[in-house]
Formats: sequence, structure tokens, C-alpha cells
Amino acid sequence: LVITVLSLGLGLGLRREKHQIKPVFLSRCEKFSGNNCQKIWDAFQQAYVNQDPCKVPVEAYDPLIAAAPFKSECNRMLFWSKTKDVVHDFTEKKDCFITLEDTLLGSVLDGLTWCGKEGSSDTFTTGCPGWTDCENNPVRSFWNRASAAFAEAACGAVTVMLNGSIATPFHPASIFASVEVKRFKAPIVTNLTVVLVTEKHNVARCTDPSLKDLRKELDKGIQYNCKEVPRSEIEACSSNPNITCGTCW
Ligand code: N1C
Repeated sequence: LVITVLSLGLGLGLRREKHQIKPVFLSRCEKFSGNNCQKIWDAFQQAYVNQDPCKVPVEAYDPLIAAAPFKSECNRMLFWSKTKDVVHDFTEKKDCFITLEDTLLGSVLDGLTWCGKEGSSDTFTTGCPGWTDCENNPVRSFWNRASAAFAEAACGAVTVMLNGSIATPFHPASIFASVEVKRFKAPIVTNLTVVLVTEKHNVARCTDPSLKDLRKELDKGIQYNCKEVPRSEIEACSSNPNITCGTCW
């Protein structure tokens, strides 16, 4: 009996682990109405199942992006690099900006890990390659593909929150620098505002050399400006119901 109960428990546990991601995917997806979530799940899965988890190219997610495209929200799109916590604390409290995590695909896959295996049609959530283990891993290729599509939808005045407490706020290896900035096109995108989030011991300022590189890489015709804003001010603004979107910085 002990053995039966043990093996039953193990079996259930393993089975639950194997399918862990699908119920999460579907329940997060159902929060966005008007979508065929099963169809979106199928488009997601085809990108990586039955494949070497180090050989999933960015383009494998093209059908997924086509199944759940991003819509342009002019003047409201917010990008970030190394500021995820402060950004999402802000966007949760104030309905001013749209980040990738506010879209269907971004919210469905935020924080998840997944991969396939050659010879199997299952999705695994453990034993998957990490971000830097190999470049073409399923998670990294997804964020590269989704970020490219999200940035291609950018229009009007665009905002990015960068981290003023690290050595290189605009880091060439980041998705923001390597994927998103390149896709902002004038005259569809008119302005880029850098909100440089500073802490007490901030090292970077708007004069940081990496921000000169950002300026250089911007499509000609896109107006650039940079503002140093203490993290405490961003937090106070997001919690103050009397302050509107335009006046936080
Ligand atoms: O490499 P980053 O930052 O510059 O990427 C952030 C940039 C944002 O503007 C987003 O539009 O790229 C997009 N993006 C996400 O929305 C996202 N959600 C969760 C990129 N990566 C995202 N993640 C995870 O955060 C992802 O697994 C990767 O490991 C990090 C990248 O964050 P970063 O280095 O701070």
C-alpha cells in the first residue's frame, strides 16, 4: 500500500510538473477577452516542441506573434532595462503606460521557463537551458522576438526607464539596446524620453557615455531627452492619486 500510494503520488507530481505551464498559460490568457487561447497555445508550442532546446531561432515565434499581434498605443509605450521592479510597481498603480508585460503575450509568459526535447511533444519546465547557456534557447528567443514586435509597434513619444545605479545604463547586450532601439523609426516615433532612475548612490547621470551611444543609434528625426528621477519620487508619484500621468517627471 505504501509503495502504491508513494508511486501514485510521484506519478501525479511528475505529470503535474510536465504540464505545469499550460494551465498557467491558458488562465493568464483568458484574462484578455476576445482571443482564442487554445490557438495561441498551439502557436506557442510549435516554436520549440520536439526540438533541441539550444536550436530554437527567434523566427520560430513568428506564428505566435501573428496569432497575438501587438497593437500600437501611441505615446503610451514604456520600455525598460534593468529597472523591471520599479517599472512594474509604477504601471500596476498608474494606468499611464503600456509595457510588454501588459500585453497578452508578455503577461502570459512573464517569469516562466520552458523548453522542448527532440523526440518528445511535451513542454518541460525544468532542465531547460539558462539565458546564457546557449543563445538560441526557447525563452531568450521568445523575448527577443516579442520585444522586436513590441518595439515595431511603437509610435509617437516613447519612454524608457534605465537604471542610473549601474555602470552602463544603456548596455549593448541588453534587449533594449540590441533589439528595441533599432526598431524605433521616425517619423512614426517622434520622441524618446530616457527616465534615468537614480538611487541615493547613483553612479550614472544623463551625461553618462552610454547614453551618448543611445543618442547616436537613434533614427535621425527622433527627438531625444533625458531626465534623472529619484526612485523615491517615482514611487511617491505612483502612489499619489492626485498626480496625473503627465506630471510624474
Ligand atoms: O534585456 P533588457 O532588460 O534590456 O530587456 C528589457 C526590454 C524591455 O523594454 C521589454 O520591452 O525588453 C523587453 N523585455 C520584457 O518585456 C521582458 N519581460 C521579462 C525583455 N525581457 C523581459 N523579461 C525577462 O527579463 C527576460 O527573461 C530577460 O531575462 C530579462 C531582461 O531584462 P533586462 O536585462 O533588465
